[in-house]
Amino acid sequence: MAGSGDSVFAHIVLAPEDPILGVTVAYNKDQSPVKLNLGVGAYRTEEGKPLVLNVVRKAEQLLVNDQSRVKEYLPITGLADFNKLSAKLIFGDDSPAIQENRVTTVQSLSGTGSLRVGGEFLGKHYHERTIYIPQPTWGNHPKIFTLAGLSVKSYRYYNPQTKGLDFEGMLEDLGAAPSGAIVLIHACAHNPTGVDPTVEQWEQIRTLMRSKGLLPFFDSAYQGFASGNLDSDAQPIRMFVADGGELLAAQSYAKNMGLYGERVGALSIVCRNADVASKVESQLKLVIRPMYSSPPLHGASIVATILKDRNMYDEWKVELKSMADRIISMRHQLFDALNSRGIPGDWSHIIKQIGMFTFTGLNPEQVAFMTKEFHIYMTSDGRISMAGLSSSTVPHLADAIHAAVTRLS
Ligand code: KET
Repeated sequence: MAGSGDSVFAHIVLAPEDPILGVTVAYNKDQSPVKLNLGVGAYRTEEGKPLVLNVVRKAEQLLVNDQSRVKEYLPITGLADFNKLSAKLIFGDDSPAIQENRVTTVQSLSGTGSLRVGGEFLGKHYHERTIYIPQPTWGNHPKIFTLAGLSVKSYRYYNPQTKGLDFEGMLEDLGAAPSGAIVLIHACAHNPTGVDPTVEQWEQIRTLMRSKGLLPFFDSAYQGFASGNLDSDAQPIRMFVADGGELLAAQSYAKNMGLYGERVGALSIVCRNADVASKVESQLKLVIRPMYSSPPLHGASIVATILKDRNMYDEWKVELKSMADRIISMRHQLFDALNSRGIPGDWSHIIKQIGMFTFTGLNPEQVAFMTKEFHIYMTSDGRISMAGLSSSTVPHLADAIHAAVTRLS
């Protein structure tokens, strides 16, 4: 009889909300007209609205109008065109690794799915089960890799005193890692800190990692968002490909093409030679098939349509650059607004950090205060999504930071 007796699930405890996505849940419940969501990394226009790129609308129109298109399953590895074009986007048009057929690329469920498939593959087939992730890092990384069967350790990355890179600490920790360990690297626009190594520092990191046989696993969720230029943002990865060594790279089209909910991404594994690459691909299929069988068609078709047409590709680059530029302009506006209020402390990290986020240095108590008193929502580590800010909301945020810093320091 319905409703009588104990549930077989009665022992289950209520899980906490996700530290990032839960911020949006709380924001949605807030009735205040001045509420502001700077939690999740999702681009908003100057009007505070989500943005569908014009070039994406165009591609979708082409797809809808094409009567020859069907809804058959994709292969386990996804849309072949999409995979080829994605590899070129990240490794470069003229990448020798692609020409030598030693890259295998599979379409996956955005960045998260690509990291998970890569993690599962490594857990099953790679001799060293330890993965080093930066401290701090995107909150989902430790969970993804732990569930994939890897043992997660961290390397120093950020120095809270300088609000910049802890380069010495990073080299020391990577230098002390067991030979062969996997190292998760944010390809650009490190989340949450907005702090990236310079090209010279990348070169030192590369030399150290290769000398110890550490395996790089790049997470590329922001290609084009850091500098506004797709090639510059991919440079660290290309340096590691150019030395002939092996690596993994997870790509997401959530941010740079605004395809968040379409869940479009790719995992590439660069191998020593074509023979290894084809065997690796055969094993990736065995990871994917029991997990979700094959990836979704629509988002990958949008990406492939754009990447294979010169004009649409150029149009995308212009739209991407304008998103990146708007974020940079928000940094300057916020920095100026804080200065004009005479807020104590050095806030220059706001204009020095890059990508979608600013790691403000605000503590959890100050964040809670800003949410309670100003209806401003952000993750408790003090990260704000600059992409969620606009000229009209900068003053409100600056007032809130002013109040938080002067009352709760
Ligand atoms: N890697 C990094 C570094 C990252 O910031 C995100 C998303 C992802 C991967 C995964 O994105 P996907 O949508 O699976 O392609 N970060 C933002 C959204 C989230 O937490 O899901 C964020 O940090 O706000």
